[in-house]
Amino acid sequence: MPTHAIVRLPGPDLVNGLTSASLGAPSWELALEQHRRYREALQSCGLKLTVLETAPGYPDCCFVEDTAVLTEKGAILTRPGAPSRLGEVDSMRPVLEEHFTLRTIEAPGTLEGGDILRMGNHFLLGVTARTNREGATQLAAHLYRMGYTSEMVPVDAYLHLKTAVGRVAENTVLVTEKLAGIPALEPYRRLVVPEEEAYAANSIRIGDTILTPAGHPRARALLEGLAPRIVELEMSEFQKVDGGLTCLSLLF
Ligand code: CIR
Repeated sequence: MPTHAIVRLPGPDLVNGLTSASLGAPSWELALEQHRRYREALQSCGLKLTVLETAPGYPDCCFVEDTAVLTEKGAILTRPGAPSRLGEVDSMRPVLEEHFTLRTIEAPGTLEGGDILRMGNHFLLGVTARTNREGATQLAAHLYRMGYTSEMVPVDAYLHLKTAVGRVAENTVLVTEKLAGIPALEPYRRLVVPEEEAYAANSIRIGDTILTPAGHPRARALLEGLAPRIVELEMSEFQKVDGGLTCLSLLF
């Protein structure tokens, strides 16, 4: 169970965030409000929050998950595959150095935290347009030295692996129809969200609580009974720039 969360406030240039969605431009004001509620939800799970100021010039900087992979045995700074996001990592370094021994992903490797799904002591490493095989291989070596196992999971239908699959209970994932049949997920109980609610697959388990995006009733029904507390959060403004619940924090 994590005890801390690092988040970063979205800036007014969130409207220029990278996106493949055609949902229109996000409202910064509403994004700030949704982010405030997200922070409250993390605090209600008992997490101590570090809230970083926005980083001007980095429209996607609130999606801190992509900048690092954190474990209780050390942390790895990533090397985002989106060139506009590479510089976000430098500003995370001093923050993470306060808590972790840091390892790095080196060029030509690319890796974004949204591609890394932890299931116990095993990590699934999504290989996507943002995380290449070289980056995943470097991460696998770091994880191996820390005593973890991992495997690569090629994903081409989504931005990140965790766009389409989230850990919601021990050995249990919420997953989209497209990814439900992949071999890497066979060992786990799979709760399959219908395609029109695919966005809800990116839900998070924190202790006794599941955080899930509001407005996805069928996904919500699948979660019933899996946790004592289920909190629904409005995420519309982040969804407009391809961001989900996990992306907005680094938990440790
Ligand atoms: C991007 O395309 O990089 C951002 N607009 C969204 C990042 C979402 N991050 C995540 O799923 N971990």
